Amino acid sequence: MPKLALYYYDQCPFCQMVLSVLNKTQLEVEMRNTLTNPQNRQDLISGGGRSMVPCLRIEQDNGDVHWMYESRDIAQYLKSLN
Ligand SMILES: N[C@@H](CCC(=O)N[C@@H](CS)C(=O)NCC(=O)O)C(=O)O
Repeated sequence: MPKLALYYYDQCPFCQMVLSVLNKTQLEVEMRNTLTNPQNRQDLISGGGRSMVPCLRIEQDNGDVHWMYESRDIAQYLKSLN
């Protein structure tokens, strides 16, 4: 199972859509708020290349990391794992 972290902030409607999908799953996802924690925003920019949220950081068992930025892609991916 990949290690998952969601970069988000509450006021973002795209994030809310992803959160509503996530809340219907049993998946373990580390929540990284980019507004309340500037370090999270910095990590998102340096790792993923953009400050845009939502972004799901997906770390595979072999260490490969993918930064998924589109809310619809993230929702679909979370559903596929559930
Ligand atoms: N097409 C994107 C849109 C995401 C988006 O527009 N996010 C806004 C917040 S609601 C954002 O992060 N804006 C700040 C930025 O791009 O740095 C999606 O569906 O995920």
